[in-house]
Amino acid sequence: MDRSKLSRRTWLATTSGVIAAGLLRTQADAVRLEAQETPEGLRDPSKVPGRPTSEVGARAPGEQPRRLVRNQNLSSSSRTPLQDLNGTITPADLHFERHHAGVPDIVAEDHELLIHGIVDRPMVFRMADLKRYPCVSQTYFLECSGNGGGAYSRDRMPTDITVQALDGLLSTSEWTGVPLSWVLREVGVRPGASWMLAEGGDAALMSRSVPLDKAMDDALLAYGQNGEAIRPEQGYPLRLFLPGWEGNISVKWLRRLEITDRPTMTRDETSKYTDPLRGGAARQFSFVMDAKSVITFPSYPYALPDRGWWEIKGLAWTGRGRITRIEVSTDGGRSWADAQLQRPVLSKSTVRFRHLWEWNGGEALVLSRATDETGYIQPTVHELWDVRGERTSYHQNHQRAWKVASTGEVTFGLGDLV
Ligand SMILES: Nc1nc2c(c(=O)[nH]1)N[C@H]1C(S)=C(S)[C@@H](COP(=O)(O)O)O[C@H]1N2
Ligand SMILES: [Mo]
Repeated sequence: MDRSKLSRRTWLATTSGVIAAGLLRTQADAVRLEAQETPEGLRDPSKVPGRPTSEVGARAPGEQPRRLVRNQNLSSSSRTPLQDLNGTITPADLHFERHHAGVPDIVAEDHELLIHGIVDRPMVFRMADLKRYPCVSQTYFLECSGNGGGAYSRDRMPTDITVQALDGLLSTSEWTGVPLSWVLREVGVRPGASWMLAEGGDAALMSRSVPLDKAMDDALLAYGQNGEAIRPEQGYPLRLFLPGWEGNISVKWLRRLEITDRPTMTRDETSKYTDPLRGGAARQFSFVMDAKSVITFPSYPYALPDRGWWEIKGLAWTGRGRITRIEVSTDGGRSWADAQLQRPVLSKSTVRFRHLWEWNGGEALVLSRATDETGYIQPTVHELWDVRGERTSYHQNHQRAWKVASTGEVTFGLGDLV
């Protein structure tokens, strides 16, 4: 068979359609098409020129991780596909979202931040003003205090839940911005001030009270995320970022800071985000996120195809500084082995851990537990219930478990431990 003729005929037939559709842009495109049209349907990428450069890249067609979206009217959330990611940084378009009244459309040039209250000089800052300050870039996790909420109440213990659905209100970015303490020095905080009200410019007017100590410590006025401007979903053009603290207090679309001498007791910090304790009391405020770890592999709905060596992988983080140790158990917590921490281990950021495990084909209950630099150890569900009762839905940082059946099928497995 005359291959070149056949190829040429196919090429003509194909290209006429392509040209009509205006898709054939370069000579290289034409050559590529021709070279791919072999009778055997062979496609050898090393035999044809590749695609030209482009202004904005895209993921490989076979790699399309997605956030898991839950919309309840205006208040909505989407969760990061933790099981699909490598390393620790969350691609910005997969950062989890939590909005109380949707994503506002804000024009950066029009945006203003007012700082007033117990200060010498109330001031209004525009984005251009803030960007004239020296900036810093730091990698931090952000976790919603509702992450994992409710999954462990005795009457609602799912087995078919993914790590994304359970704990995907967690993401990590490199945040760029101005340390808030530098800007507060500019307005001159007066003696007697001890708190700060932070208010967002969205339809929820999300407002939280922040102790001044934290504002002066490592708080950021953040406008950058993983090298680009903060995404609209993350608070464009400006968000308050409080490293290691519950996500809710990192107020997005930040438009006002009022220096006060007491917490304002806003709707967002009284109707929500307080933790019930045993005996009917409640804990307010629960700012710092305690140490936590999750296993991302193996996890539901994966099935181990055969016995042998597998790497148990996961993420750990603590709002109190650095993670110092991760232990993994494959027998439901009876024995533990140290997992490896991937360097660098950053403060108030996620760390990746790995543990090589030889699965013998039997049933296994796989858990991880984190220890942080303060000596705090991630509690069991019973230890958490002892302190906070069984109905608490915020700040659920207790150990998670995956059950591996002898078939290799993985399900959410804590039921066995309860
Ligand atoms: N202005 C404003 N800030 C906000 C919120 C909001 O709805 N409005 N949601 C809060 C909550 S509950 C969380 S967990 C984080 C989520 O940040 P992200 O959407 O960038 O992940 O933002 C916080 N800041
Ligand atoms: Mo949240």
